[in-house]
Amino acid sequence: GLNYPDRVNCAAELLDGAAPERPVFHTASGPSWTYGELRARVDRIAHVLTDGLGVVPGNRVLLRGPTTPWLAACWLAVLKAGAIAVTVLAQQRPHELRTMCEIARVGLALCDIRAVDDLVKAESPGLRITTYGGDGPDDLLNRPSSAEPFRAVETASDDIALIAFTSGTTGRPKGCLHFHRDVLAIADTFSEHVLKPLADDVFAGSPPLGFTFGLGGLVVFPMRAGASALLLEQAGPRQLLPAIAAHRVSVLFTAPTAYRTMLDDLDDHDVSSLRRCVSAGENLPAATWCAWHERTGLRLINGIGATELLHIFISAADQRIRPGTTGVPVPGWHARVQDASGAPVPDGEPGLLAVRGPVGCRYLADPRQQQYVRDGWNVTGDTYVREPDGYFRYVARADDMIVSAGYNISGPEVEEALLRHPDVLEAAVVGRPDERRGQAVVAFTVLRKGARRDAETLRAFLKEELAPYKCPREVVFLEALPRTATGKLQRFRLRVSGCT
Ligand code: 3SK
Repeated sequence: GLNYPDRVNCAAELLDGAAPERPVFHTASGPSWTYGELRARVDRIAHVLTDGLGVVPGNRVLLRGPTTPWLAACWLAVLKAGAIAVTVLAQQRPHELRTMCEIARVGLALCDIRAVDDLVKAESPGLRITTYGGDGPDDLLNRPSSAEPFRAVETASDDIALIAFTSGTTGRPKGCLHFHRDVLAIADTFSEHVLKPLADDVFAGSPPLGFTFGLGGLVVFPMRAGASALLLEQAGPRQLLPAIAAHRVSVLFTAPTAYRTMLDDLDDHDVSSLRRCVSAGENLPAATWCAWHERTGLRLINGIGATELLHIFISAADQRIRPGTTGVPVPGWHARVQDASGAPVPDGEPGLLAVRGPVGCRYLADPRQQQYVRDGWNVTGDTYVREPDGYFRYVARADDMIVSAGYNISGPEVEEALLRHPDVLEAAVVGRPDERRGQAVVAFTVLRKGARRDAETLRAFLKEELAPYKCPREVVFLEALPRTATGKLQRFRLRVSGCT
């Protein structure tokens, strides 16, 4: 089991994980930071927070900016000072920021000077904004500060360390509270047992630090292992490929769509430094797994995680990876499939995924807590099948099941079939209200560069792949699919308007 002392400050633990001269962060252009430099900068910021800005333990501090070492340093300083980091995404708009500040009762924001305009426009009552990366004397990094080491606040292991907002494909955002020990627990479960990182590993990936997928993969996991991370402000597939080669990236975190996009340009780049590739954020089709394996020899690590549970809780390592499944509960976690009343359903049958482990869901003052946590199990909203040998196979988000002419159809199953066609880069399949069938299956696709828009050919292809009742009545071509700021598909937007 995971036994943390009663008093633990996760930021201090992470900062003390390696010798001062070891590298911790790299960037696309500037010099790398060492653990010693990071510690000194974090301490400087922590002094400014407490002495200059009056932050006391328990205060909520919003952090906003592109993925940079300075954003990571601010996050560590807030936690080291015993305050609570409220992580948001750089893409979030003023009205969303205002809602989040209100829900989390944020008093202070540390904001990259380049991202400050929308935060100012949010006009959140009582919010003080301090920028970093600017020239002014009030800029966080230009304020007078002590050069002395900062003594970490001795937080309790179950003091709140961060509030992370669910990307939520719909509805008012929910703030999830996570403890200091939770931050360590995600490293000591998924990272320790599945990634098995080495001190010489270089981590990189596309998820931003405001998304716990990125916070874990780019800050918590590398630092817990005394390793380093490449922090990229632009981290789309086209930036990732050259960066992997230039920085000898060995551990990569991104989403299935990015793996598919990278396949197109793989021949022009050296990815021989990669030894672990993690795919999460949405379902990883077996076809994507196989194509990546064929071209790189690497076995993609699939995983399901949630902001509510901080990081990945079902996955598999090395030879235990089985394409087309998510894997097995990560050591320390338990998972089962149950029905709407909470009773377990037999293996091989679909039902609601329920998990429990070292991290739990705690929404900040939100009645939706009762739906998510039932009898001590976290019910994630995904439909899954547990195979008789204990592997968990994704079926759909529970609300993405399509019921057409009495048949239950999994949208993602039809998407997987579409993605097996070489012209298809992305697919989203939804049920649209239909008088005769209740719902009609409609497929939205984004084609690869240069492919011809030919709905009939795609429908003919699907007829060979799927039972006729699952085949879309209509195929619609789009330039891009609607996604949240964390990259999650917004199927509801397709259901409603049929466009992006
Ligand atoms: O929401 C997700 O998909 C996710 C995936 C991996 C790790 C963390 C999260 C929140």
